Amino acid sequence: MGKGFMIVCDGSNGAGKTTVIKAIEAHLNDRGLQAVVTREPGGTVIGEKIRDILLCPDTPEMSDIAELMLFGAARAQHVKEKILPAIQAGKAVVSDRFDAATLSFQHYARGLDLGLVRQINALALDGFRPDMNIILDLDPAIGLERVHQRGERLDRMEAQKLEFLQRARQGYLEQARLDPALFRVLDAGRPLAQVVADALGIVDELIRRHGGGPLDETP
Ligand code: T5A
Repeated sequence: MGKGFMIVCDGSNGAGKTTVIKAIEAHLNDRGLQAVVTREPGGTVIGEKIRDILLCPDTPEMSDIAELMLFGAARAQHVKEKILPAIQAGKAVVSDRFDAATLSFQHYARGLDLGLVRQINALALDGFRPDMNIILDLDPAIGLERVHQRGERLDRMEAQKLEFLQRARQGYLEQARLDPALFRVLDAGRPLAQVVADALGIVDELIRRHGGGPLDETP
């Protein structure tokens, strides 16, 4: 059994990550790969409890450092308990958000020191890196409108000022510019079918790179 790999779907709020991840999961299964779909914050019992604390809209008083450390704590548990064992077992992990989100939201948007945010990420990752970040890029105003249409109350992060979410968006674009091998940016303002088709193309590329699944047999 080969070593597994990890794809992260990340980006602007309401950009369509959940929807695209469902299509990626089905595609991986069609290719004969076992997919483990997970999310951040969350993905484990402990991580989901931390998610509730982080996203609760009734506690706007949370300090920036408490927020950073809680995202880090959820990730540390996620990597150790779920991601590394799945990768060791040859599975394809697909995560709704991961470490790039902490850089975008806690550094670029919140303004926390870059070195500090990197340090918390490094502690949580313990040397691990995902194989690919698919960034769904969308004006957050449009993303929030999509969330409104679902009739849901905004969570603590979505309730931040629009400028905050705009800075987070720019943070993803900047990370992608600095590391084009690890990031692909998709325009999520297009019809969903086009976004999904592009995302699946990136997944196929990754499968080939990892020499896994029936795609091995294609010339
Ligand atoms: N966060 C997270 C940090 O600050 N630091 C961190 O380290 C981490 C890990 C997590 C929040 O925490 C922050 C970032 C976030 O603010 P979340 O649940 O991951 O919360 O984030 P959201 O982006 O708010 O999640 P959503 O579920 O609201 O958005 P999705 O998953 O991107 O969007 P989705 O698929 O649910 O789609 C939204 C709606 O749009 C429609 C869908 O049908 C759906 O109704 N849609 C489209 N409509 C038109 N055209 C398209 N192309 C469409 N794609 C989807």
